[in-house]
Amino acid sequence: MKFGTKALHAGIIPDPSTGAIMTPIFQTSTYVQSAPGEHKGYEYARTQNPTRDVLEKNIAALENGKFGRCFSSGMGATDTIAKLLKPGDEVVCTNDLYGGTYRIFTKIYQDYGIKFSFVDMSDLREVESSISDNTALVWVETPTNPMMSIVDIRGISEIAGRHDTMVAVDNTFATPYLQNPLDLGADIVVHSVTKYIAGHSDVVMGAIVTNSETLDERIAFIQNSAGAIPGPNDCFLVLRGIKTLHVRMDRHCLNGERIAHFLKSHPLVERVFWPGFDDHPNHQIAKKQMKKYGGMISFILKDDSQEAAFDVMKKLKIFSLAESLGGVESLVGHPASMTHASIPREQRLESGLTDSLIRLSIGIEDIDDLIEDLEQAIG
Ligand code: P1T
Repeated sequence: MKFGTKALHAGIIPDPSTGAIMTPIFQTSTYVQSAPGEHKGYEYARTQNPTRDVLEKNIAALENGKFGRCFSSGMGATDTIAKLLKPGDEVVCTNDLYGGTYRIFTKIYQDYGIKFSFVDMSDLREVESSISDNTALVWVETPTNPMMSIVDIRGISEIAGRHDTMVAVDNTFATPYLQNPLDLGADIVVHSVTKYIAGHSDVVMGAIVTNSETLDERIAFIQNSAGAIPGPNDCFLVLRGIKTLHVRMDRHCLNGERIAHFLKSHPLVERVFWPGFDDHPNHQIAKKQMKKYGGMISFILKDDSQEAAFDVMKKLKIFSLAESLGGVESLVGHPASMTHASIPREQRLESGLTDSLIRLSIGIEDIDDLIEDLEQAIG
Protein backbone atom coordinates (compact mmCIF):
# COMPACT_ATOMS: atom_id res chain seq x y z
CA MET A 1 0.00 0.00 0.00
CA LYS A 2 1.31 3.47 -0.86
CA PHE A 3 1.59 6.29 1.68
CA GLY A 4 -1.60 8.22 0.91
CA THR A 5 -3.69 5.06 1.08
CA LYS A 6 -2.04 3.97 4.31
CA ALA A 7 -2.65 7.40 5.84
CA LEU A 8 -6.37 6.92 5.32
CA HIS A 9 -6.76 3.20 5.88
CA ALA A 10 -3.92 1.52 7.80
CA GLY A 11 -5.21 0.09 11.07
CA ILE A 12 -8.62 1.61 10.53
CA ILE A 13 -11.73 -0.56 10.45
CA PRO A 14 -15.36 0.56 10.63
CA ASP A 15 -16.68 0.29 14.22
CA PRO A 16 -18.00 -3.30 14.51
CA SER A 17 -20.98 -2.32 16.67
CA THR A 18 -22.34 0.49 14.45
CA GLY A 19 -20.42 0.57 11.19
CA ALA A 20 -19.21 4.11 11.95
CA ILE A 21 -16.56 4.78 9.31
CA MET A 22 -14.63 7.14 11.60
CA THR A 23 -12.91 5.62 14.61
CA PRO A 24 -15.06 6.41 17.68
CA ILE A 25 -13.63 8.35 20.62
CA PHE A 26 -13.68 5.82 23.45
CA GLN A 27 -13.91 8.36 26.24
CA THR A 28 -13.71 5.90 29.10
CA SER A 29 -11.27 5.23 31.92
CA THR A 30 -12.22 1.59 32.47
CA TYR A 31 -14.02 -1.40 30.97
CA VAL A 32 -16.59 -3.69 32.58
CA GLN A 33 -15.48 -7.29 33.18
CA SER A 34 -17.99 -10.13 33.28
CA ALA A 35 -15.94 -11.92 35.95
CA PRO A 36 -12.50 -11.11 37.39
CA GLY A 37 -10.07 -11.39 34.48
CA GLU A 38 -12.88 -11.97 31.92
CA HIS A 39 -12.92 -9.02 29.54
CA LYS A 40 -12.75 -8.05 25.87
CA GLY A 41 -9.01 -7.27 25.89
CA TYR A 42 -9.43 -3.91 27.60
CA GLU A 43 -9.00 -3.55 31.37
CA TYR A 44 -7.99 0.01 32.18
CA ALA A 45 -7.53 2.97 29.85
CA ARG A 46 -3.94 3.81 30.82
CA THR A 47 -3.03 0.37 29.51
CA GLN A 48 -5.31 0.16 26.46
CA ASN A 49 -7.78 2.37 24.64
CA PRO A 50 -9.36 1.42 21.30
CA THR A 51 -9.01 4.92 19.79
CA ARG A 52 -5.33 4.96 20.75
CA ASP A 53 -4.85 1.40 19.43
CA VAL A 54 -6.02 2.46 15.97
CA LEU A 55 -3.77 5.53 15.95
CA GLU A 56 -0.76 3.49 17.10
CA LYS A 57 -1.30 0.96 14.30
CA ASN A 58 -1.72 3.74 11.76
CA ILE A 59 1.46 5.62 12.75
CA ALA A 60 3.44 2.36 12.82
CA ALA A 61 2.28 1.63 9.26
CA LEU A 62 3.29 5.12 8.08
CA GLU A 63 6.82 4.48 9.38
CA ASN A 64 6.93 0.99 7.83
CA GLY A 65 7.23 -0.31 11.38
CA LYS A 66 5.56 -3.18 13.18
CA PHE A 67 4.87 -1.52 16.53
CA GLY A 68 3.67 1.97 17.42
CA ARG A 69 3.07 3.59 20.81
CA CYS A 70 1.66 7.04 21.47
CA PHE A 71 2.48 9.38 24.34
CA SER A 72 1.10 12.54 25.90
CA SER A 73 3.81 14.63 24.19
CA GLY A 74 6.93 14.32 22.07
CA MET A 75 8.91 14.74 25.28
CA GLY A 76 6.89 11.90 26.83
CA ALA A 77 8.10 9.72 23.96
CA THR A 78 11.73 10.88 24.39
CA ASP A 79 11.47 10.29 28.14
CA THR A 80 10.36 6.73 27.44
CA ILE A 81 13.43 6.08 25.28
CA ALA A 82 15.65 7.52 28.04
CA LYS A 83 14.00 5.13 30.50
CA LEU A 84 15.34 2.21 28.43
CA LEU A 85 18.82 3.23 29.66
CA LYS A 86 20.59 2.47 32.93
CA PRO A 87 23.28 4.20 35.03
CA GLY A 88 26.67 3.94 33.33
CA ASP A 89 25.18 4.00 29.84
CA GLU A 90 26.37 6.61 27.39
CA VAL A 91 24.40 8.37 24.65
CA VAL A 92 25.89 10.08 21.60
CA CYS A 93 23.54 12.83 20.36
CA THR A 94 23.39 15.28 17.47
CA ASN A 95 24.93 18.57 18.62
CA ASP A 96 22.06 20.53 17.11
CA LEU A 97 18.72 19.33 18.45
CA TYR A 98 15.46 20.49 20.01
CA GLY A 99 16.18 22.41 23.23
CA GLY A 100 13.74 20.31 25.25
CA THR A 101 15.56 17.12 24.25
CA TYR A 102 18.87 18.64 25.34
CA ARG A 103 17.22 19.72 28.60
CA ILE A 104 15.72 16.33 29.55
CA PHE A 105 19.02 14.57 28.76
CA THR A 106 21.36 16.96 30.57
CA LYS A 107 19.13 18.26 33.38
CA ILE A 108 17.30 15.04 34.29
CA TYR A 109 18.90 11.85 33.01
CA GLN A 110 22.49 12.97 33.49
CA ASP A 111 21.73 13.04 37.25
CA TYR A 112 20.72 9.38 37.00
CA GLY A 113 24.24 8.45 35.91
CA ILE A 114 23.76 8.45 32.15
CA LYS A 115 26.37 10.33 30.11
CA PHE A 116 25.44 12.39 27.07
CA SER A 117 27.83 13.71 24.44
CA PHE A 118 26.87 16.04 21.60
CA VAL A 119 28.67 15.70 18.30
CA ASP A 120 28.49 17.10 14.80
CA MET A 121 26.91 14.12 13.09
CA SER A 122 27.38 15.47 9.59
CA ASP A 123 30.85 13.95 10.04
CA LEU A 124 30.48 10.17 10.52
CA ARG A 125 34.08 9.84 11.76
CA GLU A 126 33.18 12.05 14.72
CA VAL A 127 30.28 9.77 15.53
CA GLU A 128 32.39 6.63 15.36
CA SER A 129 35.14 8.10 17.54
CA SER A 130 32.55 9.19 20.14
CA ILE A 131 31.18 5.68 20.60
CA SER A 132 32.63 3.75 23.54
CA ASP A 133 31.96 0.29 25.00
CA ASN A 134 29.33 1.94 27.22
CA THR A 135 27.44 3.65 24.40
CA ALA A 136 23.91 2.26 24.51
CA LEU A 137 22.20 4.72 22.21
CA VAL A 138 22.89 7.08 19.33
CA TRP A 139 20.29 9.86 19.25
CA VAL A 140 19.79 11.42 15.83
CA GLU A 141 17.71 14.35 14.75
CA THR A 142 17.61 14.97 10.98
CA PRO A 143 16.94 17.52 9.66
CA THR A 144 18.15 19.10 12.90
CA ASN A 145 16.22 21.74 14.79
CA PRO A 146 16.91 24.56 13.99
CA MET A 147 20.05 24.43 11.78
CA MET A 148 18.59 21.99 9.22
CA SER A 149 21.75 19.87 9.21
CA ILE A 150 21.37 16.45 7.66
CA VAL A 151 22.59 13.25 9.30
CA ASP A 152 23.21 10.13 7.25
CA ILE A 153 20.84 7.67 8.96
CA ARG A 154 22.12 4.63 7.05
CA GLY A 155 25.74 5.57 7.74
CA ILE A 156 25.05 6.06 11.47
CA SER A 157 23.08 2.81 11.68
CA GLU A 158 25.98 0.88 10.10
CA ILE A 159 28.45 2.36 12.58
CA ALA A 160 26.11 1.73 15.53
CA GLY A 161 25.50 -1.83 14.31
CA ARG A 162 29.23 -2.55 14.42
CA HIS A 163 29.26 -1.38 18.05
CA ASP A 164 26.04 -3.14 19.05
CA THR A 165 24.42 0.19 19.86
CA MET A 166 20.82 1.26 19.28
CA VAL A 167 19.91 4.16 17.00
CA ALA A 168 16.89 6.36 17.68
CA VAL A 169 15.88 8.98 15.11
CA ASP A 170 13.68 11.94 15.96
CA ASN A 171 11.83 12.17 12.66
CA THR A 172 9.65 15.14 13.61
CA PHE A 173 10.94 17.59 10.96
CA ALA A 174 10.85 15.12 8.08
CA THR A 175 7.65 13.22 8.96
CA PRO A 176 7.07 9.63 7.84
CA TYR A 177 6.00 10.99 4.45
CA LEU A 178 9.47 12.32 3.63
CA GLN A 179 11.74 9.89 5.47
CA ASN A 180 11.49 6.44 7.07
CA PRO A 181 14.45 5.84 9.43
CA LEU A 182 13.60 2.17 10.13
CA ASP A 183 14.07 1.42 6.42
CA LEU A 184 17.53 2.98 6.70
CA GLY A 185 18.59 0.77 9.62
CA ALA A 186 17.48 2.75 12.69
CA ASP A 187 16.03 0.80 15.62
CA ILE A 188 13.59 3.40 16.92
CA VAL A 189 11.71 6.35 15.42
CA VAL A 190 10.45 9.13 17.67
CA HIS A 191 7.96 11.84 16.74
CA SER A 192 6.59 14.97 18.20
CA VAL A 193 3.15 14.19 16.77
CA THR A 194 2.23 17.73 17.87
CA LYS A 195 3.83 18.98 14.67
CA TYR A 196 3.19 17.82 11.08
CA ILE A 197 1.52 14.50 11.94
CA ALA A 198 -1.30 16.17 13.87
CA GLY A 199 -0.81 19.18 11.63
CA HIS A 200 -3.36 21.66 12.96
CA SER A 201 -1.72 23.16 16.08
CA ASP A 202 -4.43 21.76 18.32
CA VAL A 203 -2.85 18.70 19.95
CA VAL A 204 0.30 17.87 21.93
CA MET A 205 1.39 14.24 21.44
CA GLY A 206 4.36 11.95 20.84
CA ALA A 207 4.96 8.57 19.22
CA ILE A 208 7.55 5.80 19.07
CA VAL A 209 7.75 3.21 16.29
CA THR A 210 10.00 0.15 16.15
CA ASN A 211 10.27 -3.20 14.38
CA SER A 212 11.63 -5.02 17.42
CA GLU A 213 9.10 -6.91 19.51
CA THR A 214 11.50 -6.98 22.47
CA LEU A 215 11.95 -3.21 22.35
CA ASP A 216 8.25 -2.64 21.89
CA GLU A 217 7.46 -4.77 24.94
CA ARG A 218 9.77 -2.63 27.03
CA ILE A 219 8.33 0.58 25.54
CA ALA A 220 4.76 -0.58 26.22
CA PHE A 221 5.75 -1.54 29.78
CA ILE A 222 7.11 1.99 30.38
CA GLN A 223 4.10 3.56 28.67
CA ASN A 224 1.78 1.73 31.05
CA SER A 225 3.95 2.02 34.16
CA ALA A 226 4.91 5.69 33.82
CA GLY A 227 1.55 6.60 32.27
CA ALA A 228 2.41 9.37 29.79
CA ILE A 229 -0.47 8.39 27.52
CA PRO A 230 -2.54 10.61 25.23
CA GLY A 231 -6.29 10.97 25.74
CA PRO A 232 -8.77 9.43 23.27
CA ASN A 233 -10.03 12.79 22.04
CA ASP A 234 -6.51 13.80 21.03
CA CYS A 235 -6.03 10.41 19.35
CA PHE A 236 -9.14 11.08 17.29
CA LEU A 237 -7.89 14.53 16.28
CA VAL A 238 -4.55 13.08 15.19
CA LEU A 239 -6.23 10.29 13.20
CA ARG A 240 -8.23 13.01 11.46
CA GLY A 241 -5.11 15.09 10.84
CA ILE A 242 -3.17 12.15 9.40
CA LYS A 243 -5.75 11.67 6.64
CA THR A 244 -4.29 14.75 4.93
CA LEU A 245 -0.64 14.38 5.99
CA HIS A 246 0.63 13.60 2.48
CA VAL A 247 -1.43 16.37 0.90
CA ARG A 248 -0.35 18.92 3.50
CA MET A 249 3.29 17.86 3.25
CA ASP A 250 3.35 18.31 -0.52
CA ARG A 251 2.17 21.88 -0.03
CA HIS A 252 4.52 22.55 2.92
CA CYS A 253 7.41 21.36 0.73
CA LEU A 254 6.34 23.35 -2.33
CA ASN A 255 5.90 26.56 -0.33
CA GLY A 256 9.14 25.81 1.54
CA GLU A 257 11.10 25.47 -1.68
CA ARG A 258 9.75 28.76 -3.06
CA ILE A 259 10.51 30.63 0.15
CA ALA A 260 13.99 29.10 0.55
CA HIS A 261 14.92 30.35 -2.94
CA PHE A 262 13.26 33.73 -2.35
CA LEU A 263 15.27 34.24 0.83
CA LYS A 264 18.51 33.05 -0.75
CA SER A 265 18.24 35.63 -3.50
CA HIS A 266 17.23 38.47 -1.15
CA PRO A 267 19.94 41.16 -0.90
CA LEU A 268 19.40 41.66 2.85
CA VAL A 269 19.68 37.95 3.70
CA GLU A 270 23.11 36.56 4.56
CA ARG A 271 22.46 32.82 4.78
CA VAL A 272 19.57 30.38 4.44
CA PHE A 273 19.55 26.92 6.02
CA TRP A 274 17.45 24.48 4.00
CA PRO A 275 18.53 20.97 2.93
CA GLY A 276 17.14 21.32 -0.59
CA PHE A 277 19.92 23.66 -1.77
CA ASP A 278 22.59 22.03 -3.96
CA ASP A 279 25.24 23.70 -1.82
CA HIS A 280 23.82 22.49 1.53
CA PRO A 281 26.75 20.51 3.04
CA ASN A 282 24.81 17.22 3.14
CA HIS A 283 22.43 17.84 0.25
CA GLN A 284 23.33 14.54 -1.45
CA ILE A 285 22.40 12.60 1.68
CA ALA A 286 19.16 14.55 2.05
CA LYS A 287 18.40 13.73 -1.58
CA LYS A 288 18.99 10.04 -0.92
CA GLN A 289 17.12 9.62 2.34
CA MET A 290 14.28 12.16 2.00
CA LYS A 291 11.50 12.33 -0.57
CA LYS A 292 11.44 16.15 -0.48
CA TYR A 293 13.05 18.76 1.75
CA GLY A 294 10.27 19.82 4.11
CA GLY A 295 8.81 23.11 5.20
CA MET A 296 11.31 24.24 7.84
CA ILE A 297 13.77 27.01 7.00
CA SER A 298 16.16 29.05 9.14
CA PHE A 299 17.98 32.17 8.02
CA ILE A 300 20.13 35.05 9.17
CA LEU A 301 20.08 38.60 7.87
CA LYS A 302 23.09 40.53 6.57
CA ASP A 303 22.60 42.73 9.65
CA ASP A 304 23.62 40.02 12.07
CA SER A 305 22.11 41.68 15.17
CA GLN A 306 19.36 40.28 17.36
CA GLU A 307 17.53 43.62 17.03
CA ALA A 308 17.33 43.31 13.24
CA ALA A 309 15.99 39.76 13.57
CA PHE A 310 13.42 40.87 16.16
CA ASP A 311 12.39 43.72 13.87
CA VAL A 312 11.59 41.32 11.01
CA MET A 313 9.67 39.01 13.35
CA LYS A 314 7.62 41.94 14.64
CA LYS A 315 6.78 43.17 11.14
CA LEU A 316 5.53 39.81 9.86
CA LYS A 317 1.74 39.71 9.63
CA ILE A 318 0.80 36.28 8.27
CA PHE A 319 3.63 34.44 10.02
CA SER A 320 2.70 34.29 13.73
CA LEU A 321 5.46 34.55 16.32
CA ALA A 322 5.16 31.30 18.26
CA GLU A 323 6.97 28.17 19.39
CA SER A 324 6.12 24.92 17.58
CA LEU A 325 5.97 24.05 13.90
CA GLY A 326 4.31 21.81 11.37
CA GLY A 327 0.81 23.26 11.58
CA VAL A 328 -1.13 24.41 8.55
CA GLU A 329 -0.43 28.07 9.40
CA SER A 330 3.00 29.68 9.05
CA LEU A 331 5.00 30.45 12.19
CA VAL A 332 8.18 32.37 12.88
CA GLY A 333 10.39 31.76 15.89
CA HIS A 334 13.59 32.96 17.54
CA PRO A 335 15.30 29.72 18.62
CA ALA A 336 17.91 31.40 20.87
CA SER A 337 15.28 32.88 23.19
CA MET A 338 12.41 30.48 22.58
CA THR A 339 12.74 26.79 21.65
CA HIS A 340 16.47 26.47 22.34
CA ALA A 341 16.88 28.81 25.34
CA SER A 342 17.69 25.84 27.60
CA ILE A 343 20.90 25.13 25.64
CA PRO A 344 23.86 27.18 26.97
CA ARG A 345 24.77 29.98 24.56
CA GLU A 346 28.35 28.73 23.94
CA GLN A 347 26.97 25.33 22.98
CA ARG A 348 24.34 26.89 20.73
CA LEU A 349 27.01 28.92 18.96
CA GLU A 350 29.09 25.78 18.35
CA SER A 351 26.38 24.43 16.06
CA GLY A 352 25.88 27.86 14.43
CA LEU A 353 22.75 28.84 16.35
CA THR A 354 23.37 32.57 16.71
CA ASP A 355 21.16 35.13 18.46
CA SER A 356 20.23 36.44 15.02
CA LEU A 357 18.84 33.16 13.66
CA ILE A 358 15.21 33.27 12.52
CA ARG A 359 13.28 30.00 12.09
CA LEU A 360 10.26 29.65 9.83
CA SER A 361 7.67 26.92 9.77
CA ILE A 362 6.14 27.32 6.35
CA GLY A 363 2.40 26.71 6.32
CA ILE A 364 0.07 25.84 3.48
CA GLU A 365 -1.26 29.35 2.80
CA ASP A 366 -1.07 30.86 -0.68
CA ILE A 367 2.60 31.25 -1.52
CA ASP A 368 2.26 34.76 -2.99
CA ASP A 369 0.89 36.06 0.32
CA LEU A 370 3.70 34.41 2.29
CA ILE A 371 6.38 35.89 0.04
CA GLU A 372 4.72 39.31 0.12
CA ASP A 373 4.68 39.13 3.93
CA LEU A 374 8.39 38.28 4.06
CA GLU A 375 9.18 40.97 1.50
CA GLN A 376 7.50 43.73 3.52
CA ALA A 377 9.05 42.50 6.79
CA ILE A 378 12.63 42.15 5.55
CA GLY A 379 12.44 45.38 3.55
O1 P1T B 1 6.49 19.54 22.12
P1 P1T B 1 6.52 18.04 22.17
O2 P1T B 1 5.36 17.39 21.48
O3 P1T B 1 6.74 17.50 23.54
O4 P1T B 1 7.77 17.58 21.26
C1 P1T B 1 9.09 17.84 21.61
C2 P1T B 1 9.95 17.88 20.37
C3 P1T B 1 10.68 16.76 20.03
N1 P1T B 1 11.47 16.73 18.92
C4 P1T B 1 11.55 17.79 18.12
C5 P1T B 1 12.44 17.74 16.90
C6 P1T B 1 10.84 18.96 18.40
O5 P1T B 1 10.96 19.99 17.56
C7 P1T B 1 10.02 19.01 19.56
C8 P1T B 1 9.26 20.23 19.94
N2 P1T B 1 9.68 21.39 19.27
C9 P1T B 1 9.12 22.62 19.41
C10 P1T B 1 8.12 22.90 20.23
C11 P1T B 1 9.74 23.65 18.55
O6 P1T B 1 9.14 24.73 18.35
O7 P1T B 1 10.84 23.41 18.04
